Amino acid sequence: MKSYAAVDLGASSGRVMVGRVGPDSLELAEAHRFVNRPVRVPEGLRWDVLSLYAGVLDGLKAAGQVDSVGIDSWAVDYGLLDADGALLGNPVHYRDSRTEGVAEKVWATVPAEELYAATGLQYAPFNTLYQLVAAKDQLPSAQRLLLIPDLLTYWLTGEQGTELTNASTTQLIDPRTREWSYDVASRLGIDLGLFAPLRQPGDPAGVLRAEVLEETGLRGPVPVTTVGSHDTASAVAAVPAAVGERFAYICTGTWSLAGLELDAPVLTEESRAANFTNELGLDGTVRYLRNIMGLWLLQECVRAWGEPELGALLLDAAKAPALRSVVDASDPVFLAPGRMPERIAEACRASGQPVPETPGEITRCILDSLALAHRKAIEEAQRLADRPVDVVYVVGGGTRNALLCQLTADACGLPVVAGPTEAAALGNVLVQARAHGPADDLADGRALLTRTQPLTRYEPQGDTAPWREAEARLAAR
Ligand code: ADP
Ligand code: LRH
Repeated sequence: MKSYAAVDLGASSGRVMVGRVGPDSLELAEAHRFVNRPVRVPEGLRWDVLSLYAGVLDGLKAAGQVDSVGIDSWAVDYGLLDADGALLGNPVHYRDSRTEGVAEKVWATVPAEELYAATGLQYAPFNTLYQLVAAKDQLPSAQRLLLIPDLLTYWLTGEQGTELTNASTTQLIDPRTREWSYDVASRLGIDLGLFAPLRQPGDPAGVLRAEVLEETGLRGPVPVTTVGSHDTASAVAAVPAAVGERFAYICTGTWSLAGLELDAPVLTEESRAANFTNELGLDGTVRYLRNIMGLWLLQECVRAWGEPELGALLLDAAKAPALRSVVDASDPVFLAPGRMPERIAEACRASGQPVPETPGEITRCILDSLALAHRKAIEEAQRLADRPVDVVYVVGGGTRNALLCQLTADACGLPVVAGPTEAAALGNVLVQARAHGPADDLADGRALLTRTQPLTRYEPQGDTAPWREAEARLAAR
């Protein structure tokens, strides 16, 4: 039996989980969880990265002696370091407004079609590429750029690298070669020398520094292992699908990431127009998916309502009329924080639908809208990749929301298998276990999850006609 600490930083909370892995067993326990609260300062929205690092250290202390540590987090964001390796300012949050209007400038140099053909990445204003163009004035003083999990790994070990799955979210990687896209970078004047050398999941990433050992009370040497450091890559690695199964997945948390696991990218113009992304997964896979605003919509409403209890809210939502009003849950208008109940009401009003009034009605509108967006993404992914599916796996925090899982099954007209909830941490643990134990492939890890993790099956109820009607309502806007 070996123990692995999985540090998993989501946009809403960070956690340090301990996975104990035996020949036919996998137990996951939470050592420490801490809130991830972005901070708005006069210059914009920032991550409180020192507080996150402190949470990681507290978590490692609570985890106790482990055989290895791995870190994953949300994508695209980064810290800049000076020549001495010191952090230059707080990392900017991907919901910050500095990238507004930047994409159009980039496309004047590299047209959007060419950018997609070269990188396979969806358009999102926060792709690292656009952030770097927005930050051009700050770059001259920077010697190094580390993506968030790579930055924390550097602080833990003193060693620098750029993990591949997360690097694929920068829009500077060619998904066919799985190497940097030198052509895109040079045309946009981005110095790829800012990035540390690429690392693959499974590669060693150093050992905990003496100071870290002292602070956490761990006995060295404790290796840090590169995992799929993009949280969505780790979560997809923990989708408990069987070999040969025709499946789609939805990683539900702050975001919903809905799509397919492929062995090659889809770089067609139709795919670009539908805004599907080709991010890199473990073992040569491609995560072909769409970003949907996810439970962020609900998180922001709950914040606006003064943090009422989620259970009661979901009970009210279950009683509220179904599909009365829906919004486009893929629409970037919902990206920025603030005024979420009002913005949802405005979207309903603008599309000529009844305006949900109570928290229960607004919550129902959000969950119906998410299920509808899940349906659309999974339908379009199947068509664009020519890969029909028979089942949808739902992983992440949203698996705790039974109403959302059932609505997703109903909307898709497909069975949903929900679980594991802590998929990113489990994918993180599986990669560490493989690096430090027998070399299993992705399928063996998934089979272990099926045998050891609680999963809930939701059968689709009713036919999909009301969902198609709601879809048409939105399309007619
Ligand atoms: P992230 O990793 O992006 O921070 P998570 O995967 O932790 O997100 O998911 C967080 C979401 O899970 C919350 O926004 C909330 O909607 C949902 N969630 C958490 N606990 C519960 C619960 N007890 N019941 C229903 N939903 C829950
Ligand atoms: C989910 C996630 C997602 C990215 C977004 C920025 O946590 O990593 O895959 O698109 O954050």
